[in-house]
Amino acid sequence: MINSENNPEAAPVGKPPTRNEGLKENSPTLSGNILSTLNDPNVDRFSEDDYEFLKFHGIYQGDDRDLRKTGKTYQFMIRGRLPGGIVTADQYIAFDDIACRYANNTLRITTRQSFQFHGVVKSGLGPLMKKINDSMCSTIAACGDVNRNVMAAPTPATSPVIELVQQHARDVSNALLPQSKAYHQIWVEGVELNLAEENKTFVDPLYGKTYLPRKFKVAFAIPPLNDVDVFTNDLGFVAIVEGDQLLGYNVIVGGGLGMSHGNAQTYPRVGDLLGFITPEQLIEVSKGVLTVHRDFGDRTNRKHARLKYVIEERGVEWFRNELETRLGYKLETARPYKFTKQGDQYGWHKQLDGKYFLTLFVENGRIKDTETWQLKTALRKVVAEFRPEVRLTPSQNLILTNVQPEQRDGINKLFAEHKIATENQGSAIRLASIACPALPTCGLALSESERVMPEVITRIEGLLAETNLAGEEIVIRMTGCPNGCARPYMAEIAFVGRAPNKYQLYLGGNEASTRLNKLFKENVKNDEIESALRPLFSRYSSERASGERFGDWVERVLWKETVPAQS
Ligand code: SRM
Ligand code: SF4
Repeated sequence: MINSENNPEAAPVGKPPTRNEGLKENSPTLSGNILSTLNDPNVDRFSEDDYEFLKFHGIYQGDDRDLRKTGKTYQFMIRGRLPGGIVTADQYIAFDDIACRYANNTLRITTRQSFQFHGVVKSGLGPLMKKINDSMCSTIAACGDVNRNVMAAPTPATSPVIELVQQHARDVSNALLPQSKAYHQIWVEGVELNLAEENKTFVDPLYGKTYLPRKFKVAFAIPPLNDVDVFTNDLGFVAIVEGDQLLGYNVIVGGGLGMSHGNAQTYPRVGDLLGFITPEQLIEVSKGVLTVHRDFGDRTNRKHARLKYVIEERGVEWFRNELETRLGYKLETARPYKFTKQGDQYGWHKQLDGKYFLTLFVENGRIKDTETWQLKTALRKVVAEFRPEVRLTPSQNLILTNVQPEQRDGINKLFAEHKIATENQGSAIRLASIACPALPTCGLALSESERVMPEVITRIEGLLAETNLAGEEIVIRMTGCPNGCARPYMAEIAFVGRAPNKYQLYLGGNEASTRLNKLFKENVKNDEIESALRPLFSRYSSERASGERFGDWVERVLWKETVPAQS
């Protein structure tokens, strides 16, 4: 049904494939020369070609941009593959050890429910990768032109079907894994057996020789909570539940957020609702959608290579037809569903099985110790002593699950000793905010994000108080460039890095994260944020309908009288 030949129809006539396509073609096991460079103590980095293969292994090569004045200090970022964001207590402890020993002593929860290690030097890379694999976790396909970490609703109290949905996320993750043995040979066994030979003949059964034109992302949501931002994924599954039965999933295709400033060929897009499938159809539908991307994505331009452009340009009906032809059956009509909210449920809550879970706010996902706040130490102690399961959320927070009722006091006490509150963890806007890492680790950052966001939120808290809006929840997101890693285009207010200290100000996303926002003002300097927002907050405060959120007021009032700027 699904063949692995890439479709020549897909390439725009006359344009050559990108450099990455040639690299994959020549080393389809994705081995490159990684192992020989890894074993060479005299070099501090990999070649540019091998860097492209490293990504498929979950590794990014970059440098600390704070140190550039004295030349480049090479370092690595390693991203885990943790479908649904779940780790055991032992795995959490192993990750905490790795962060102390080989990285910059922080763990970074990502917006796709994984962990990243930052600041790893080359000599630490091999041991770190081995330790991750020893802990029964992996980093394979956490990056690269393949299916990325599959997201799934993490909050235990939301639905009786949550564990089944999590299992389905793991099933899809496994079914879409690349099959090359290179990852295992390089990072686990430390010897390449016959990869050079295999590169002449290897063809991945699903991905073919050249994998996908670009990354591919899958998420599972359980209404009414859209905590995974399902519409921003290449492929989204929305659980349809009756009583405590999972009937199946509505399928959403063609979401994605990355864009480049000033390039109209690139844009954020929310996915289209395609139809309904049963749980038994999940794997073949996932493979079907992925292979349409494989065969029709633009391999001549990596900025235009995501599935969203195939669907936008060829049309949803064309896509449905192509998918149904591959499947050999028609999708059922989508079933009714409604999202009302995104984000996490903070503090202590009872699970459906009578145990408890605790959701902790982790500002911008960074688990670290500071002089006033020892989150990393506290978490390590709590996990070691009480052994909860740990779940990472798409809003960069952390949930401790399966806590026995009698353990709650001990956990509260340990966190309090390290100045971590388990209830009333912050203002509503702070708890609803996320920011990408940006400087100094991200090579693509145009401005600060994670490092300035806490202070920006403090100033916006002040502004809300000044305009009689204290305590109001507004979803605010920041990124250091337009790639969209903190999903800014879904936020009620977003700051998207344009240049050092300058941001594009986007307004008008909604609470359920189903609507794209629009550009309101360009090149807003960090210290101009209050003056840009003050008049809007004042009007919103006096003009809002009862219970109306800021993003909805923007949509109802502001966009009727102001034409959004061109991005
Ligand atoms: Fe991302 C690239 C960080 C989620 C869109 N992203 C990057 C890189 C690897 C920079 C690079 O290529 O050199 C960033 C590493 C920064 C660092 O120092 O750690 C980076 N992206 C992140 C994370 C860590 C942000 C965070 O705050 O948690 C997220 C890791 C998720 C994970 O565990 O897999 C992360 N990135 C996203 C998302 C949100 C999502 O997937 O839900 C998006 C928008 C959705 C989408 O894909 O359309 C996103 N990242 C991008 C893009 C733009 C892709 C595009 O289609 O144009 C890039 C640039 C690229 O790929 O060339 C990028
Ligand atoms: Fe880097 Fe841009 Fe992603 Fe932020 S949004 S992590 S600056 S690529």
